Amino acid sequence: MTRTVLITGATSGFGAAAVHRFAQAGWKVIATGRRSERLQPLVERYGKEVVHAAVFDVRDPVAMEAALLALPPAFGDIDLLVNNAGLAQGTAPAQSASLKDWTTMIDTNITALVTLTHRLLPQLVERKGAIINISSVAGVYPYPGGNAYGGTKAFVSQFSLGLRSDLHGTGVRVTTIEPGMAETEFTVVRTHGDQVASDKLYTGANPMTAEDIAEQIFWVASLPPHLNINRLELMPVSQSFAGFQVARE
Ligand code: NDP
Ligand code: 8X3
Repeated sequence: MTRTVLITGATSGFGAAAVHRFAQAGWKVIATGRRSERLQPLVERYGKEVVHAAVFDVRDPVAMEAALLALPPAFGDIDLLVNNAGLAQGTAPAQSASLKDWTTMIDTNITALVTLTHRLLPQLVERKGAIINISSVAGVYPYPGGNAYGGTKAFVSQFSLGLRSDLHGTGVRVTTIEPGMAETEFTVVRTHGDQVASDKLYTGANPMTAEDIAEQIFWVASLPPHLNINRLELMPVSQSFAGFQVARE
């Protein structure tokens, strides 16, 4: 039977690559994001019966609800929720960071994610479905300038484990994917539009690609129903860890 996945943040990066991966594998895909001009080509490429574009800002619960109520009947039975929409804003240390950047990250990476998850949980339970949440290594390992972004992703990882616990016995699977450096629009967004800074970060680093992450999302979703990957952390070979720092007088 054809399964249906709802992927947030499908206009770019991991989400867009995941739309291609799932659509090509025969899933029906609900692709969401604010930039409708990015979603329309996906609908045109795979057809209206395969990809449905749902245009809304995940921070707007009224728009989210309207988009869900407007789903065509053929896309109404969601088997998999991929909570991927998210962003970092800024790299400044906490003491000089923008509070607006922080609240944007919290609203998008946390509040919107729990709102959509809460809304879809009853039908995911009914269908013995699955949830894949996109967290980050930034939620596991602190780094300078990671402050609120890392905090939001730590929430995503821990919330996912909590969901696993609450959903015990329901058959619903929950996975957190925690990627390291991958080249997408992430750094352009984080720097408020600095393409040069983004190119500088990724040049020579051989970062992961959006397709690398989409492949992991698809792999997790395709495992036999008795298997649950709790968390999946991955990095490019070029990225690893640094030690503690000590401030001396
Ligand atoms: P991109 O910037 O390429 O994609 C982000 C996606 O999120 C876009 O489709 C964007 O859609 C969507 N989005 C952001 N804000 C909103 C909003 N308010 N409403 C609806 N959609 C929104 O980045 P990535 O693909 O790299 O990021 C995807 C996820 O992966 C994020 O959660 C990110 O934190 C995480 N991640 C990224 C890593 C990386 O190195 N790239 C590593 C680890 C985790 P639109 O703007 O059209 O609304
Ligand atoms: C994004 C990965 O390492 O830039 O979540 O924080 S990192």
